[in-house]
Amino acid sequence: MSKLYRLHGRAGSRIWKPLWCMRELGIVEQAEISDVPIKIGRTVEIFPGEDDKREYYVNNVNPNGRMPTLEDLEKGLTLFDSAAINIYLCKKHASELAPKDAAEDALCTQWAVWGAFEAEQDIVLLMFAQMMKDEARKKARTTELWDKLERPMNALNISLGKSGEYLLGDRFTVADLNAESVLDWGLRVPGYEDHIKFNYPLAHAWMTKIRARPHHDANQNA
Ligand SMILES: N[C@@H](CCC(=O)N[C@@H](CS)C(=O)NCC(=O)O)C(=O)O
Repeated sequence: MSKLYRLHGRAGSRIWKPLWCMRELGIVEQAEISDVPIKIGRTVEIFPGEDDKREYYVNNVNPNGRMPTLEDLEKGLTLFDSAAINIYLCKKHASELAPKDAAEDALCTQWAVWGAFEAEQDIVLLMFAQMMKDEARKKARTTELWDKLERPMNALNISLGKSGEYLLGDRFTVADLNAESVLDWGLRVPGYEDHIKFNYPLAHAWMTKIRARPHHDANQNA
């Protein structure tokens, strides 16, 4: 059977986010995976040692040279950015996870942007900081990053205090999926969940509930 989608990326990368979304929508079988090798060292390189493939990928698949990228083979659409991919899939499949009107649509965009610009980078840096060998420097860097994360984490906690169970109210949507997947980067950081639980209890309760969803893979194994 020919597939509807081609999803470019590698296990362990942000491909995990659209795959989670596809499982929620029951369409994961409709996607073929196109592997994107990645080497992470002092610099990050996709298709290491395969210049022709990297050039092809940048010119024809994802001009940012990043993953994931979704190709909708039916519509001839090529789309980058995990959060945008997820919003598109939920809308296209008229899922309960999709926004139901313009206001919900705006909130889904808001939380996708919150994830990408306000929260994700410092959470990823928090994860990388744990690899520092010097304990004192590691501790200082961790504290600095938690301080920077106070603003977006407060925003999440305050918003949940108003919206209720989920970011758009009483149903789980792509706004929750995109926002929560950003928080998952930090799960391997010692004390991460306790810090969130103590300082941002509503965010912690929300996160715990979402992580218990059957289609959420806590190990981000794609
Ligand atoms: N905002 C983008 C970020 C994508 C991204 O940075 N992906 C990483 C892998 S998880 C990547 O492709 N890195 C390659 C590089 O930095 O050259 C998204 O969520 O899709």
